[in-house]
Amino acid sequence: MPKFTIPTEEYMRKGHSACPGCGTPLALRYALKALGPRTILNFPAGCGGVIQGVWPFFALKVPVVDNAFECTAAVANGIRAGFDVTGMKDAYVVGWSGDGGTVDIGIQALSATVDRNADIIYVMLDNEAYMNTGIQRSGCTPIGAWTTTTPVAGDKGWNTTPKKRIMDMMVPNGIVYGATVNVAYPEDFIARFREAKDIKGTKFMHVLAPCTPGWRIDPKQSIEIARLATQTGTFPLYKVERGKYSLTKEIKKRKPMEEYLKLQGRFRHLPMEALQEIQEQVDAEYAMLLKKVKDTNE
Ligand SMILES: Cc1ncc(C[n+]2csc(CCOP(=O)(O)OP(=O)(O)O)c2C)c(N)n1
Ligand code: SF4
Ligand SMILES: [Mg+2]
Repeated sequence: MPKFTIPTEEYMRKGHSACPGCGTPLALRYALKALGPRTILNFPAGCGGVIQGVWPFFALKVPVVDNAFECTAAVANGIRAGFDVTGMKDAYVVGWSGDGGTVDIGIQALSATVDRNADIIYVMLDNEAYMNTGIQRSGCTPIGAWTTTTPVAGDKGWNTTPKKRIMDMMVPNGIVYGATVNVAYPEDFIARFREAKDIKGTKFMHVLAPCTPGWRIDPKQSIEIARLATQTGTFPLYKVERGKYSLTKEIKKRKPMEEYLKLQGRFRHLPMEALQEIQEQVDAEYAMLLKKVKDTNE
């Protein structure tokens, strides 16, 4: 029998206000299971910051600081500095932002925090658009997706700009540890956060979490769809430790992208040629990742 490695302790109570099938509460649960009660989270505006409950209810069992949209990393850095001055060495500081709050508006504060190698974990909760304000395109929206700011009736009909390669910005910037994790793989998710918490310096966690209204998906399929993101190779699971890449989930035979795309209303409009183009792009990106694994392990 495989060993059950998911801690039974819960630091997120029932009663959060996320939509059914949302990946974000799962991500919070798994991260806190790995990090434990001596954790403080700081959030900018976004779904992660508002789903904890509507006052006077609060679903998290750890303290939270709310910050302005663009300064999540800077605020986490400041909390860490305050803890260090007061001698509180045993607490984990986690800046937790959405994809829009990271790759677009918060990138400057994040980059400076990595420069300073502040001892924090930075989490980018990637649901591939600005979801809390109604599904606007972000720098993480994939090619082909519909959003309310890339209407299907527009020029091309869908988002045409490639998803920003945030890990490729963070690694040369100098993070000591980076990992991609997916809410469909809880054991891997928890293992990566456990690794991150024992490393000093700035750690960057790229979390994939589905958004049911934003991806136009059936809530009961959200985990299956998140799993397909990894099984098709569009969201591979890997880690980077001091510049060295390794796959944390080997996919022997990747599934075709069509299996992932066809379950999501945000891709429903795509013609066959566009599906083929997307497949080719995913193949090329995956090959680049394998090359990085090979090159950095020689
Ligand atoms: C400076 C500033 N600009 C815009 C907003 C409005 N706003 C609040 S939440 C949000 C979307 C957040 O998107 P993302 O960071 O991807 O998180 P998600 O809600 O998708 O989890 C926006 C645009 C704001 N609060 N502050
Ligand atoms: S809008 Fe999307 S990200 Fe926000 S709570 Fe609902 S499912 Fe989750
Ligand atoms: Mg988002």
